[in-house]
Amino acid sequence: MLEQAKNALKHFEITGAAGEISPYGSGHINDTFLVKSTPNLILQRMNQSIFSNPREVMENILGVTNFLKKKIIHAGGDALRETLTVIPTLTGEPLYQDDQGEYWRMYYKIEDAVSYDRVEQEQDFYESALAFGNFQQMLSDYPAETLHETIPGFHDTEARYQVFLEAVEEDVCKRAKNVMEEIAFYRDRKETACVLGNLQAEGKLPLRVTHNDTKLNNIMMDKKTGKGLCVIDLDTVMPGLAVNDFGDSIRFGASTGEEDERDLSKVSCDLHLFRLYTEGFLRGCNGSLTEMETAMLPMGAKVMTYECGMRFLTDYLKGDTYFKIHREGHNIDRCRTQMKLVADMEAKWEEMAEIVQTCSQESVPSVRP
Ligand code: ADP
Ligand code: GN1
Ligand code: MG
Repeated sequence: MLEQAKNALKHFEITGAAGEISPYGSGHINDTFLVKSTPNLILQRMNQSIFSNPREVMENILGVTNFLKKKIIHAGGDALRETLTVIPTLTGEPLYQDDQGEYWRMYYKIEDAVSYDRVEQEQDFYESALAFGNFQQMLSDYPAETLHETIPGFHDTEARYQVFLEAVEEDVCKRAKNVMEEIAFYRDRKETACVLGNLQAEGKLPLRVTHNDTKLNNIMMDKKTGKGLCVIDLDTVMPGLAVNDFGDSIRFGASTGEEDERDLSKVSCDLHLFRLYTEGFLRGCNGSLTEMETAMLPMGAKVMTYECGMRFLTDYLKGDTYFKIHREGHNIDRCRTQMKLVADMEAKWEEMAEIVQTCSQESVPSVRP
């Protein structure tokens, strides 16, 4: 793979000499490399089995980043740090296809910034919420109809439930017997898969341009200011639900344990972090959420956690073909943390609703100066 990456590198229009190249980051989907250069670069092999049309992914990313750059410049910001910059190939393309058919793309590395795999300082979580809310707000006038659906039905939880049932039925790896409790957990909560889709179908939740993968490690935090600097991993920017963007951040960042923690006694939904994120997200959205969206924020958290755990379980049943795994049973460990979180959210449901209500009253635009 490193050799392939070195070869791909030669096809991009870079200014400085390229030095050392090494695997980078902890994403579950693409293969990411850091290329030492001036400036430093991020080279990624796109996951083609997941993104079946990489050109459409790059069209979306170019559209969104160019749109954001204009707004950032207008606001007096630094367009090279506050959004991704796609570096073209020598032939002016946004991606390079190698002779094995693999697609590669390149960005400037966002410098003096860090992405976290867990909340280390609670203020960082608040700042990430502000930035993700603001990201959505900045894209509120983006022409949504020009965006390609890079993964059809990405957060169609009901459709994902059907795929899960098929995976149980087919049981290609004969693993279902190991995870009967987990399978029952998702079956018992089938109604959770339908709630948000139904509200959307009834016109009660609007489609917006959303990020759809708002994990804490998909945002670069400025090392000096501590602010959320740049939202990255734009592969799944598509029309979606605001509550899902909120919910995916809670799923990952408000957990007291890591996504793949094996000691489940360490895993719970931290309501203090939940409150902080809610405050930041509502502020970042700047009054743009409807009453229904605000009321459904806890549901977004539960549904995203339910969906993600079910996806990990489905992948385990199918033989670990989607998410990168680093040990045997990795996907099932991940699934179990998500189940623990869903159960914990169910136990804390009223408190979560109360927190959202209090935060939304505090951030009503009319009380702002
Ligand atoms: P994946 O889809 O596999 O999650 P990401 O695009 O999120 O891929 O990249 C993986 C990790 O690489 C990120 O979590 C981040 O730490 C790092 N990364 C990606 N792009 C950049 C960038 N432009 N500057 C700095 N770090 C980056
Ligand atoms: C993947 O790409 P990454 O690692 O940021 C996945 C998300 C999951 C997440 C679980 C395109 O995110 O949907 O919530 O793993 N991205 C894709 O950690 O499937
Ligand atoms: Mg990522």
